[in-house]
Amino acid sequence: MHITAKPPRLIDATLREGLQAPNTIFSELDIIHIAERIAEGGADMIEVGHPYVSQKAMLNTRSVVDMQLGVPVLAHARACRPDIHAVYESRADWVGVFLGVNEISEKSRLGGRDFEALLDIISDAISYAKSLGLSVRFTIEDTSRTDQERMATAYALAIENGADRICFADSVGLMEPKAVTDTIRNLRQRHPRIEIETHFHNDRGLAMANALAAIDSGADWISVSVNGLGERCGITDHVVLAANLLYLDSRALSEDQVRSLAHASSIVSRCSGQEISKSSPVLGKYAFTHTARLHVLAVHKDKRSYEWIDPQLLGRSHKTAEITDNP
Ligand code: HCA
Ligand code: CU
Repeated sequence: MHITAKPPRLIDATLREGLQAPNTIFSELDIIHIAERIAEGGADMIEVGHPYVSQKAMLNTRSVVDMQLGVPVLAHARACRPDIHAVYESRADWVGVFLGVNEISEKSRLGGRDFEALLDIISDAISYAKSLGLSVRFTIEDTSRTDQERMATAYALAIENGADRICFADSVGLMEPKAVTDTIRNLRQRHPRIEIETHFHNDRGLAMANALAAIDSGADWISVSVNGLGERCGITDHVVLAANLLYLDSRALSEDQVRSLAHASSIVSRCSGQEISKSSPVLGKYAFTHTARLHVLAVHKDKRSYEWIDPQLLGRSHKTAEITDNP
């Protein structure tokens, strides 16, 4: 794998995508603590919920903006003026406008409107957001099931109307790394100057591999969340991706940053009712624990024998369990 020289940037969407996970409730205080820990953990942008949806969502977005964490805040909006205006009122720096343009979206989400009508919606939404002074990320929802021609037309129109970043969303988590490589490379070639973000759902367990493939192919931003929290099986996990990028010498990650992300992880576990598994990479209780007799004997001689990275770089320590009857 040859990761690009420029480190990818991470946009943490725990407070938007994560909030959409089943049975997840973030109190006002949780939101403040999570946002703080995410910023300390090294996120380059924080994505928060949809201010148009409720007064509570509006106040939550405002409170993150008012914290002035030193990283821009992006808030979510459908491709329509009232949603975008609510983002403007929330004082977020960026609006994340999303619209599906494939046949499935036309039927199931957009009341049967045809592609031409959807293009008008995109132009209107983006030019309106720009007229309010917002920076704009434009996402084609379900990009991975959108045919190439529609995808190219919709992104080109968004850029023409002033979008500052385009986002490729694998909304149902069906992509494989090879297809990601081809698609993001093409997009990069077609639009050499626009920022490209990618958002991978984990329904096939490939969100991490796909994120790495996207970075390798020229994506500038990766959408992540703490504990990978999100709809259904979630999205790319923030701390695990950051640790992978450290391993690949692509992006720095200090022990303090891991500590902040670990703190965010425990808050998010409580708010979502989803403990991370003990065998989770990086933060899992057993991520650096060795048990089988041969493993324990080997790591006593040389820790590297069963470790991919020095756990201390990630604020973790190496443990050996009781030698068991295992070989
Ligand atoms: C959603 C869908 C979304 C949007 C991603 C984005 C997806 O929950 O509204 O706006 O960049 O996976 O397509 O999360
Ligand atoms: Cu999503």
